[in-house]
Amino acid sequence: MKKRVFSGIQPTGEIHIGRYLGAIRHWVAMQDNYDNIICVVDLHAITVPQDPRLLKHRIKEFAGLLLAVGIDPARTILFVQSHVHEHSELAWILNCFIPMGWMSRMTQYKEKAAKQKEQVSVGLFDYPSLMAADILLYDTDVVPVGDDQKQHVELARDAAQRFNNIYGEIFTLPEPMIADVGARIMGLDDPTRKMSGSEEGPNHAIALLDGPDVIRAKIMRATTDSLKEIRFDESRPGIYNLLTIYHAITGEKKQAIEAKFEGKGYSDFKKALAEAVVEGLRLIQERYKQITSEKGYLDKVLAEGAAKATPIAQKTLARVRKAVGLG
Ligand code: AQP
Repeated sequence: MKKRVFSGIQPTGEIHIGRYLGAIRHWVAMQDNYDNIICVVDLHAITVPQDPRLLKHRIKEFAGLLLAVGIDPARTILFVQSHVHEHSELAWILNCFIPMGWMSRMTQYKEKAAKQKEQVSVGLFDYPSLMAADILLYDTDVVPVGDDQKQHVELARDAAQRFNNIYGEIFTLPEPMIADVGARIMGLDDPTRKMSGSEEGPNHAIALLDGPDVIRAKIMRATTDSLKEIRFDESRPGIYNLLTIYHAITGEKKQAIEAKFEGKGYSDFKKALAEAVVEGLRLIQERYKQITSEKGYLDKVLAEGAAKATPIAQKTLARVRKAVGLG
């Protein structure tokens, strides 16, 4: 029996290279050795205000990009979260078991709530409970995520354990899996902040669909420091982040990269990085065009995905409902 992997992506902002290098490319690589489920988590997206038309567009765009990077519907169940109603029902049940104190400690909530002040929704606070439901519905063993989502996966595990302690072995306990390289890609304009889909700055992130000239311009403008040496030195976040992107996208070893750019300036390095990113994204962009030009293909893949996900989710939810004494 292969281990089950579940992961999700929120269809907000663009799919940037942080999401790609930190998480998505690992989902592609894991398809051979794991039983994979990937979800476009649209219910998570509405925890902050969304333009309905843009959200609808993004859901399709994200699904198309996941296929373009190499998610294979023959080996991975790919679906949209709101197409499988069991996610919301289990999230509600978990709400009744997860202590407020656990949720209040979530750093992502604190950061996002600080930006929104009184406008912050109950849904944003509850985001980790819905994420726990996503994971636990599928008897997930492993959740490959970027560094920023580790705390949420740990909460899902704690919630499962608490529930199991009361009702017996209902849930499989999931483990987060964090990549060695690219687990936290930082913003190009501010390398002390995580590259994020909801940041607005024009030079903050590189989107998977950015054209070559846009990529070159963003990288050439990326914040560095006034030093010269091109080394993996964490105390210099700007150049460290750019080197990490180079390392992740080319697969070259750190030492080899440092040797290659010894004696060269930041401008030479940035030009080489820009070309590596342009080349790394070229195929993805070509495939994306192909996938979206095939009328009805994406809808078909997502409908088949939901049809495969639903019975798995129903089985778990039935177990939970019975344990709790519902209905
Ligand atoms: N900067 C990043 N570096 C490495 N990994 C990252 N991930 C996101 N940003 C980075 C990982 O990508 C997966 C999908 O992310 P998500 O869509 O679920 O949401 P997120 O983590 O909230 O991403 P954003 O870009 O920060 O979106 P906003 O700002 O809109 O919430 C996850 O595994 C994530 O860890």
